[in-house]
Amino acid sequence: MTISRRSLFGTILQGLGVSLLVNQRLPAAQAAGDAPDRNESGPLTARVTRPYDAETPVREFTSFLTPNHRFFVRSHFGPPAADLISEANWRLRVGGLTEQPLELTLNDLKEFERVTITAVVQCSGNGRAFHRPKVPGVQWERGAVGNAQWTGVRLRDVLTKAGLRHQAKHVQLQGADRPVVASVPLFTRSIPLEKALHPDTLLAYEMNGRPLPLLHGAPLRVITPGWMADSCTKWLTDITVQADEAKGYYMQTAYRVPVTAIQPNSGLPGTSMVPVEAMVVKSLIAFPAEGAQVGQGPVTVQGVAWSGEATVATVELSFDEGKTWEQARLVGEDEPYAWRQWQFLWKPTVSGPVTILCRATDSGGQVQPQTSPWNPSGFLWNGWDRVAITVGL
Ligand SMILES: Nc1nc2c(c(=O)[nH]1)N[C@H]1C(S)=C(S)[C@@H](COP(=O)(O)O)O[C@H]1N2
Ligand SMILES: [Mo]
Repeated sequence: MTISRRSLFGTILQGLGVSLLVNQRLPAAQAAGDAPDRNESGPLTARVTRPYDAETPVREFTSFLTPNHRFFVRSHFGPPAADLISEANWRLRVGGLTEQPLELTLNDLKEFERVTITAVVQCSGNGRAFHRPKVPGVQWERGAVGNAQWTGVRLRDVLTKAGLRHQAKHVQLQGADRPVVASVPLFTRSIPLEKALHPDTLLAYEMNGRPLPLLHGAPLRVITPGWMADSCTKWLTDITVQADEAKGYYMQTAYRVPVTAIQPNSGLPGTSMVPVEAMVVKSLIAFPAEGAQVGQGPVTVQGVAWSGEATVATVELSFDEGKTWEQARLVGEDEPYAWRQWQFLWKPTVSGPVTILCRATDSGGQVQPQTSPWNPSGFLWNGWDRVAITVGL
């Protein structure tokens, strides 16, 4: 195995538990066990510096919407060259198995009905660092996820305007970003026609009421609510309607999981792997933070929970390593593809170290497991979330 100096450096820092960007100013209120002040939150935690892959510190998840500048960032090659996505040059081309190919400017697109949906966007590799045995790839911990309001137009409306031919089965999505080395495959993805025609699948040009930021796909990205973020193509330029799934590495090899549970590191036949699509039920503890000291007074434990195409039914907490569970209160906005905030008023009865665990159950009866099934790429981690803290006197 060869390790570049850069990644070795990053690996060593990560091994020491040091993120590349460290916020030294932990708010005093947080240490005292009060709700954290959002304005005091630190920057993103970089996992890879080039291209920039960075996760959101989980203390940010005490708010319903994740602010744009605190939303996790992930891409394979970094943003495209500026001239490719400038207002003068950027176009959305729609072709393939259509009656009439389209070439649209952003203003043309804005002629379609404007739609806003709040949705969780989560990297398939979020939580990869927790799989055992360890798997290669960006060692995301808990923050490669966020919840934002996405505004744009329905992909369905654009496809309807182009007119679908009867052989249409998949919709290929291509962004303007390019690998540094031309021999590296493009990030070409496709989604089945059914998902493409779903009225909630969007081509978004705004994020939380602001023009889409460059790092999040300006001027236009795909949002597939309920599905993992690998389908949420950023810097979108080409929509190609096809009879088959997209060819190439990022659809046919990457972003696949075994259909049935497999033993770690056992060989697998290619046919038993299917594309990652819907998210799985998951919850996170946003407060108190890992390593925090809390007083003996009541503490409002806070967090978020979400699922893929189902809604959150319950969130439970355990303070005794999963022997007993207590139900948290679901609070705040309740929207189909958004996460749900939860709270639990905890009155610690003993001092010393305590591990807080949480698990969610969705409306389809899926329960967040203690640990997720191992898979070769470390996707879809949704094991119980855990935070170790100390109760002081
Ligand atoms: N064009 C393009 N779109 C992309 C990617 C990419 O490399 N290129 N990465 C995908 C992956 S793997 C993730 S997790 C999300 C991250 O979206 P965000 O940076 O807005 O959080 O973008 C997706 N869209
Ligand atoms: Mo991802």
